[in-house]
Amino acid sequence: MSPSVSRRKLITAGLATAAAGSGLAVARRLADRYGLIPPDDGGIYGVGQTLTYASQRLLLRHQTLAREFNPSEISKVCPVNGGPPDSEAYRRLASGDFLDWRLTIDGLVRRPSSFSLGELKRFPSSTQITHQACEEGWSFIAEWTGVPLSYVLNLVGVSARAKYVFFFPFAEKSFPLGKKWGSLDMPEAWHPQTLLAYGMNGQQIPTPHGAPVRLRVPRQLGFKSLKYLSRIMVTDTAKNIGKGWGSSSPEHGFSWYGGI
Ligand SMILES: Nc1nc2c(c(=O)[nH]1)N[C@H]1C(S)=C(S)[C@@H](COP(=O)(O)O)O[C@H]1N2
Ligand SMILES: [Mo]
Repeated sequence: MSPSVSRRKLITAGLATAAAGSGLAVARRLADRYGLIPPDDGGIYGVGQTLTYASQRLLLRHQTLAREFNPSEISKVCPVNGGPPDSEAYRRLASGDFLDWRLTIDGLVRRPSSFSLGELKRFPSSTQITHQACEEGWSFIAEWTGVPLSYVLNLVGVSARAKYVFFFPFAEKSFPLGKKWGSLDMPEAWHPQTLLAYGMNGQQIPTPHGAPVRLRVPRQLGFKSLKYLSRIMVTDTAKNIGKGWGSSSPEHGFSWYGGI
């Protein structure tokens, strides 16, 4: 057993014992010591959600892969949750086939950049047939093509201080950060199956499914796979962004972390 494995077992056992024996507050303090408090800690999901996140991150540190399926298993029907942004800018770009669209990447990076759809498509691509499950109780299997987020993060040069990668869709009148926005921690952001997807089932992503580019995070519930992306920002804290809970979902009753 490598030292890191035994250390990890010890910490995880510690979390469990602390939770069972001397109260959740102790387990929470232990999670805190390892930097594993999610940004929505203390919200409606309480300490249970913090422990789920901390335990999964400690146990599954070596990047388990989401299951991939065969082409014959692709769903005939792919439901939609959340229509396109209600903004003039989005409509204009869509009517021009997104030729003028650019994805901005800034924050804690050495080379703040913006990429056109054509540029993203020229980067090494990755295709996956994965299951997308909505917390509302439906799911589908589809093929997604895009550039691994990790490729783009390497290109812009992420700071060692980075803790989260935030994703914002197009701003709307009542939603300056976009209607649904959110973030991933660094293990999920660097994960090889986390994609900036521009293709779905062999075509450009259809508008209702997130054109021109959406996030695909196959190890978490559907609400983490944000659509209609406009900006990516690398940060060392979730504070000062919206209510500081890491995403808009805790404001609507969903946890920040959506691991399956
Ligand atoms: N920008 C944006 N992204 C979003 C949503 C949304 O409403 N707006 N809905 C989320 C939810 S709850 C789910 S389940 C998936 C649904 O993706 P689909 O419409 O391609 O099925 O997108 C997620 N990404
Ligand atoms: Mo969802």
